[in-house]
Amino acid sequence: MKFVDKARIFVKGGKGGDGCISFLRERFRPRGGPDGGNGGDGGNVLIRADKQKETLYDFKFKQHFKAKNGQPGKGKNQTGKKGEDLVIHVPVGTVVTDNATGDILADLIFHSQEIVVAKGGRGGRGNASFATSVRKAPRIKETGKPGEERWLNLEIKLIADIGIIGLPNVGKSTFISRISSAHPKIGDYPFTTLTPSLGVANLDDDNIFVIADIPGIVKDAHKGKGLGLNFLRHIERTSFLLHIIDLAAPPPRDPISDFNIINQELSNYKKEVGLKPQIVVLNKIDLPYAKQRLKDVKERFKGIDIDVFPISAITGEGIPLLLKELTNRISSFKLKKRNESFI
Ligand SMILES: Nc1nc2c(ncn2[C@@H]2O[C@H](COP(=O)(O)OP(=O)(O)OP(=O)(O)O)[C@@H](O)[C@H]2O)c(=O)[nH]1
Ligand SMILES: [Mg+2]
Repeated sequence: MKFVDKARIFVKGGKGGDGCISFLRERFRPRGGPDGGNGGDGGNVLIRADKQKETLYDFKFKQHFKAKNGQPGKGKNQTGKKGEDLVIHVPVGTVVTDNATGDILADLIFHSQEIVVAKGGRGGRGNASFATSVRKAPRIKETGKPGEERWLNLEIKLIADIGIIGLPNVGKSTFISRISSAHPKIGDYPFTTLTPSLGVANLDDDNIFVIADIPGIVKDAHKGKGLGLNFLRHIERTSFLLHIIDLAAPPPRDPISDFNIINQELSNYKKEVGLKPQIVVLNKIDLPYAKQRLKDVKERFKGIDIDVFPISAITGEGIPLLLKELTNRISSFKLKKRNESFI
């Protein structure tokens, strides 16, 4: 699965209709007053998130989008018809940026969420609007204004449900490749993973979730140590984090201080990321040293009010229980989100 999907499009609002010059002509009233109506406003271009859409692929073939022009005003004070809006449908999760300024215009994260990206031009006034007590028969009108236009960048940021975090070499990539479609490189050295990857875990028809593997984080990553923290933006929108700890790492490493180092870095990156709910996993329990200290480490986590899930990403021990917990959590998050969107 591709991590991001991008497109560049041009949008232009419809031109406003011209105002009209007209005078009332009726039998027996040869010098009727001005009755030229205003032009209709041009249509807007909108971008709307649509859960039926999955990619930005269609924009490879069509990049120009223009809303309809407003109709000109007519006699008898008739305002021209407003130009029809043009709605561009994009997948949920699309971020819209102005190509020239780089400003983020919208982050469309809900179905049906929409934004006007190019306003239609205003219709011009007809001569009826220019009549005053001294100028009873104006022969002037306005032309309709052009619509706004600009180039936009569209980018889908896939929203992973779960983000995996932890120090380098703890087994993050091994875990994601065991439970999902993702197959990142695995190696017995730090910084094997250099770019984030997404995997779809398809447990059964009702339980499908997207999980993100990112490079390991080290102490002082916020100061640029290791690979830094930039890639944390890929897990910012996840519902929760899976925090993997290497239970077999020998001293001076310690599971609780490893845990604290990562949390400190997350908070340094952004307070909200530091506050995201976590599931704590103790990995590599197949190794003798991990086995031997498991009980003690579990107790120490219990002491700070944290339940841990011991697993081996290699042998698969403990993984069924962990997956059960993940699916439960995800469905309660989805339920919560759904309820929120009904409010
Ligand atoms: N014995 C044992 N080894 C494991 C387990 N999980 C991972 N490993 C080993 O640990 C090493 C690191 O695994 P990775 O999955 O690459 O670790 P990572 O956390 O993705 O590392 P970075 O991408 O560098 O941050 C590899 O040699 C794995 O084979 C496990 O449960 N048991
Ligand atoms: Mg890795």
